[in-house]
This record gives sequence, C-alpha cells and structure tokens, in this order.
Amino acid sequence: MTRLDVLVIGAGFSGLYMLHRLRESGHRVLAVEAESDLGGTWQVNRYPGARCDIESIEYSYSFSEQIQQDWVWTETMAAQPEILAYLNFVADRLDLRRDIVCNTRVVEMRFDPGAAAWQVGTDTGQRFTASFVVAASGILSVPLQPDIAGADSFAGVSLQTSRWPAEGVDLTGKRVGVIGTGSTGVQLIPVVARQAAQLTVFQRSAAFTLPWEVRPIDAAELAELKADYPGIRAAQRAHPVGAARLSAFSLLLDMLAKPPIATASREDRLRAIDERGILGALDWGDVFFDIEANRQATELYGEAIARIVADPDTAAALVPSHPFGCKRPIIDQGYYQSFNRANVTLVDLRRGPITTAIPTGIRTEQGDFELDVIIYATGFDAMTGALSRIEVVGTDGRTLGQVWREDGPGGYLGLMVAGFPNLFIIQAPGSPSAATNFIAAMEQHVEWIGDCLDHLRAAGYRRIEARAEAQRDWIEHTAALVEPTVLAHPDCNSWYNGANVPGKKRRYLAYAGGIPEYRRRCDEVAAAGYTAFDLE
Ligand code: N01
Repeated sequence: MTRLDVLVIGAGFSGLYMLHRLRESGHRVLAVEAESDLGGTWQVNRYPGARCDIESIEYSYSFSEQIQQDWVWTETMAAQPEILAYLNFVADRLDLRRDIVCNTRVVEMRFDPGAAAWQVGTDTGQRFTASFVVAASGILSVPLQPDIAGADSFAGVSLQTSRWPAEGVDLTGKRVGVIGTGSTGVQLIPVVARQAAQLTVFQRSAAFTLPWEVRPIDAAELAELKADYPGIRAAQRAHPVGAARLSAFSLLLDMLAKPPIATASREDRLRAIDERGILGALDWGDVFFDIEANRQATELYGEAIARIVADPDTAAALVPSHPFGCKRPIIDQGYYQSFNRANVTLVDLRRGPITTAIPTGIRTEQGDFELDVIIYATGFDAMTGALSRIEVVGTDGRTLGQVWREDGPGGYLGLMVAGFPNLFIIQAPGSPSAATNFIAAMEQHVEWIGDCLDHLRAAGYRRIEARAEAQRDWIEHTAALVEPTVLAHPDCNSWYNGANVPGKKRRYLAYAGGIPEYRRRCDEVAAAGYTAFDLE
C-alpha cells in the first residue's frame, strides 16, 4: 500500500500539469496511467489525419515561459505526432516520469470517512491510500463500441480510430470502410481516400465542417510569435473560448457578431458563398438562436457543397439534417473534395441503415459492401465515461457512475460531485471544457485545485465536499445558459448532451458562459473561503 497526499488519475495534458503543480508545492503525489506511456488523447488517437483544430500557440501549456520559448511548433495546427512529442518534451523537461506509474488502470476507489482518504485499487494489484484524488482521466477517453450486430464476424481487419496501432497500418490497395463522420471521420476520410484502393464512407449524420488551411510555421514567424507570447496568452485568457486566434471555437463565436441570415437577400447569401465557400454559408449572427435561421443557413450550406462535390446525389447526401452548432464542427482539410475521387463512395445511412456486419464487409438496407478493413470512428462516452467505468464508491454507498446514471451527469462548478469528498475532477460535467479550448480550461482547473489543496493543508482541513444544493443550482445555471440557443433544440443530439450513448440522461454537459466568467466565479468561491463546500 502506497500512501500519498494526492493521487492523479491519468497522464495526459491535465494529469501532467496537475502532477507538476502539486509536486512544486510539496505534496506527495503520483500519477497513475492506464496506457503504456503518457500523452492521454494524443497517445491513443493515432489515426491518419489526427490533428488539433486550435492553433498550437494556444493549444499548449502557458504556465512555463521556458517551455513555450524552447519548444518548436512546425505547423499552425499541429498533427498528433507533434503534440505527443511536445508532451514528452514537457515531461522530460519537468522530470515528471519518475512520478508516473504506467500500464496501471485504477479500477476501484472507496472513500474511508474515518481516515478521510480514498482507498484506491488498480488492475495490477497495486493499492494506494490517498488523502485526495484528482481525476484527470479525460473527457473523450472512452471509445464507444458501435451497436452493429455481427461486428465480430467480419473476417477482415477492424480498427478503432482512438485505439490506432502504434506501428501504423498500411491501407494501400485495401477496400476500406469508415463508419462515423464526426470530427474524427472528417479528419480521417481525406487521408484514407488518398491511401486506399477504395473507400466507402458510412454516414449516419452528415457533418458541418469549417474548411481552413493548416500551414507550416517558419523560423521567422515562430520567433515573432514567441516574442509576443505575453500578448498572445493575455488575449487567450480574456477570450470566452480560451483561444483568441483562429480555431473552430473562435469561428463559431465570431459568428455571433455577424448580420442575421433571416434578413439577408438572396444576393447577400449567394455573395457569402461566392466569397467564402461553405464557411460563408454558416457565418450569420442568428444561426445559434433561431432554428429557422439555422435551417436557412443549412440550405445555403447545401448549395455551397454542391459547388464542390460534382455528383448531385452525393452532394445532397452530405447536407446535414440536424441544426448547425449542436455537433462540434471541425476545421477540415479537403473533406468535401474527397468525394470527387473515383475511389470514394458515400453511403447515406439515412436512406437505409447498417443492418449487420458480415464476414466480407457491411450489410445495409441498401445492399452489401465488400471490405478488407473497417474503421470505426464512432465517438466516445464523453465527460462521464472514464469515471463511470471505475467503481468510485461515495459516502452514500452509490458509485459515481450510478449517481450520474440515476440523477443525471453533474457536479458543482464542474469540479467536484456532492457525495464524493476529496475527489476533484478535471473537466467534470458543468465545466467549460467541451465548449472551449480544452487546454486553457484545464489550466484554470489545475491551478484552482492546486491552490485549494495548498489552502486545505495550510488550514489543517482533511476533507472537502461540494454541497448538494450548490450543485443543483450550478446544474440549473449551466442549463439556463444554453436554453435560448439551438443547443436546447430536441433535434440536437450529440455527445455534448449525452444523446450518443443509449440510456445516458440527456443534459448539456459543458458550461457555456466562457472561461473568464467561469474563472471569476471559481475565484470568488475560493476567496470567500470555498463557499458551498463543506470543509472539515
Ligand atoms: O465522435 P462523434 P468523434 N452506425 O461522436 C457515428 C473531439 N475531436 O470521435 O452523429 C453509424 O462526434 C455518429 O453518427 P451520429 C471533438 O471534440 C477533436 O468524431 O450518432 N454511425 C457520428 O457521425 C469531437 O466532437 C479533434 O448519427 C455511427 C460519429 O460516428 C469529439 O472528439 C479531432 C454509429 C461519431 O462522431 C468526438 O469526435 C477528433 C453507428 N452504429 C475528435 N455510432 C480535434 O481537435 C456512431 N456513429 C481536431
């Protein structure tokens, strides 16, 4: 049994910074990581085309001037290998590896009220007693097994994008099927299209994408950016989505200030797509609040797609039927152009769903498709998935998974859950997380939790717990923020509100008030002596 002040679950972006922050202030802390190496999301999502859709200059740690000066970004939005290399660089620079235990999955946690500590069990048999636990287990770390009958009967190779083999996969000459056209599919499809002999895309929901060029950064530009880091970080900190430069989120936010589509003439609308292509179709101030405006923008989006995709049936099939804004759009690199290739076929599952996998491929109501490889890009049990798969037993005997299943996903400030003392969660339901630049949101969490743990130690408190009534108020507040938007529309189904997981209670999972306002609220709570937390 290893005794710790704090156990951190996970050694991805959040876990690494949490480990560093707590070690710096003298806590006895270890990070436990289920994978064979650090990196979290960027360790396991090795699929072809994986990259970030936020500029690396902002999708990176801001806490160390030395690290941001020494690391060299080579592209505006980095690809997965570069981000993973960056995380390894940071871990080496801060000498974090000596306090990370890899190949070890936390499987159970029980709170011992007498000792005011968590008893933690792992799949290797190693056990820990930790006064506090910080779960940095990721918001998109549990892949969803698709509900496709007969999946095991497929005789070819089945691949999950988020568990992509480290040694890579050669798709040359293969007949490849991709299931899923979310952010992952949109990144993957153009790359696979260039490699495979034949690519069949099985699309259940068409995607909205935001085409944008990712380009190399040369030495002179990087030097200029580095010289301007104080300004870049200040702007980022003041920005609602934690990314003041170009990103999928900032494009969305910028739309709020644009003129409404509802009053735009036909000429105005056509000019928008003449000048800016499919981006111009979406760039209107009323699309987030007015479902009819959203529908009109989608219609225009369809016209813009039809200008890119040569086959009219394929172009029509690529037009989404859900409101724009309720699934996360992504910066895309030639997604629609892929469908002009002779080796790419789109199967619109709205015209007849997949019925089963068969040994030779996929059977749909529209016919059979012969494949050598099936790639599942079918998403995640987001936000609550990772902790629900650990038996985390709280003070009333229920597991956290049970609480979230029965009461709905929630937490006070998106940081702690009532009934689970001394357990901090980085990016719990109700945190800015999914609605922002995850890194900017995560740094705020790590710093707030670090300060809180320093305070508890200094003041001699052994236990902290969120009050249930404060949690209820926070959940109501976060729901009210999205009520006037299309996010509350019944046709809005995505991982953001749990609709992608059968049986998950539907609730918008992020805090949509922006990071600066969220930070202000969290700081106010701390300054007032941790209002609405019980301290003992
Ligand atoms: O997952 P998704 P994702 N049969 O849930 C389909 C982040 N991310 O991995 O919408 C057929 O968005 C499903 O269809 P439907 C980002 O935050 C970031 O793509 O349920 N299809 C959908 O098309 C993102 O939002 C980056 O009808 C099935 C797809 O699979 C989040 O990760 C890059 C199916 C799942 O889409 C998740 O994105 C990549 C079935 N049985 C990801 N089951 C960047 O930073 C599911 N689908 C750039």
